[in-house]
Amino acid sequence: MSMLSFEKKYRVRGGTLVGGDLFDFWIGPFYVGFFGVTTIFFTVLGTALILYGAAIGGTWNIWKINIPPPDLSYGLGFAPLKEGGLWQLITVCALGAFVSWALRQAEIARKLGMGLHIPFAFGMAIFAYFTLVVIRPVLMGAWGHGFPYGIFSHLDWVSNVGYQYLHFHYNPAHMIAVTFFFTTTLALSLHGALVLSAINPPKGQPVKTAEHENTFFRDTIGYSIGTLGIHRLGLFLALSAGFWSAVCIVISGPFWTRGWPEWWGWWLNLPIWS
Ligand code: 07D
Ligand code: 07D
Ligand code: U10
Repeated sequence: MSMLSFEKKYRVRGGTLVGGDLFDFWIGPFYVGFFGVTTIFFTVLGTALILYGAAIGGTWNIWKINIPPPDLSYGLGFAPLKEGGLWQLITVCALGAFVSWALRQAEIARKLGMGLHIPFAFGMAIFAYFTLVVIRPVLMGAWGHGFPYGIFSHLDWVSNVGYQYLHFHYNPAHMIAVTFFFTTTLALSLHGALVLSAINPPKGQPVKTAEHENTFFRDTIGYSIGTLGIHRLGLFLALSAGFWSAVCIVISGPFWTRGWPEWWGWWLNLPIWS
């Protein structure tokens, strides 16, 4: 189906979560919807606040722009704009924009009668961000524990927080998250390679079928997860990576304050060794 004819078929009214027919239209390729409007609102406001923060921050070097959270001494209170208040407002705008985007995805999926897998998946990324800038700072009693908004400054934050726990690689949830990230890329590369090898043969050769794909893996490793199964696995692996990331950072501070290598003392302290 050509692009234009399928757009005519699928661009239908309804499926909105709020607002009924209001905003139930398209501009160019984009569906608008109530949550498109709230996305634009939070994005424009948040971007303007970032630009303001950059303007008073002393550098327009894109790598060095930095909008830091308030000092720890402000605890969980509001800070003046120039002392972290901007970061607080930008965080509200960021969460407003991300959640609006997820709800817009949900409306579009509903319109098409599709599952809600995509907004659910994006929700895991939002959850990881929410953990970094809200859940963990609240559990630790100060917004100052959030990460600063800047390309290099946020890297400094990750490194500094990592070394505060001596050796972050010893965080068991970080190990699980990293393993899920690596497994996700392995799965995607196997899947991309398998599909291309089957359905994009050299000119003149027949396209192969799902049976070829199954047989390749049964011949190689004795088992094929199947064409639907690999997508379930991919989604599971990627969501698990985000989930265990959120876990690894939320336990660092609120639930474990010493170096992560020390955590492994439970193994040496098992009664079986004495
Ligand atoms: C490819 C989809 C497109 C998205 C892109 C990102 C902005 C920011 C803002 C100038 C995969 C757009 C970027 C809108 C501009 C200002 C003020 C997604 C794709 C291209 N990080 N991080 C990056 C964010 C955190 C870490 C790059 C965001 C945590 C490390 C980019 C968030 C921790 C490294 C970026 C966030 C952390 C990076 C590439 C939010 C742990 C790198 C991102 C909202 C998760 C890499 C210089 C990418 C780099 C990198 C954005 C959070 C660690 C600037 C928006 C606090 C170790 N991060 N990051 O491709 O090169 O994502 O940094 O949570 O090495 Mg980061
Ligand atoms: C938070 C991004 C959310 C994004 C959203 C969307 C826009 C729109 C618009 C493009 C979670 C934003 C959208 C802005 C853009 C347009 C148009 C994703 C988020 C909502 N680590 N580590 C992780 C590894 C070390 C440390 C996670 C590896 C060191 C700390 C992951 C290594 C020390 C934290 C991970 C390694 C250290 C982490 C990140 C290797 C430093 C965290 C992924 C090989 C000395 C962070 C929740 C993630 C975390 C995190 C991997 C090394 C410290 C598992 C592979 C030893 C302090 N590390 N790490 O979370 O868990 O994505 O955050 O060495 O806070 Mg680590
Ligand atoms: C998959 C797949 C599959 C496919 C696929 C895909 C997964 C089965 C069938 C999809 C995969 C790809 C296409 C591959 C590439 C993708 C990636 C690598 C992921 C990362 C993606 C990007 C980096 C692109 C990011 C682009 C975005 C987010 C678009 C930005 C859009 C907007 C800003 C407009 C959003 C629209 C809204 C909110 C609705 C309202 C719209 C309007 C009112 C119109 C526009 C608004 C205005 C003019 C008002 C002013 C507002 C502004 C200017 C806001 C912006 C402000 C800024 C400062 C920027 O599995 O196979 O194949 O294809």
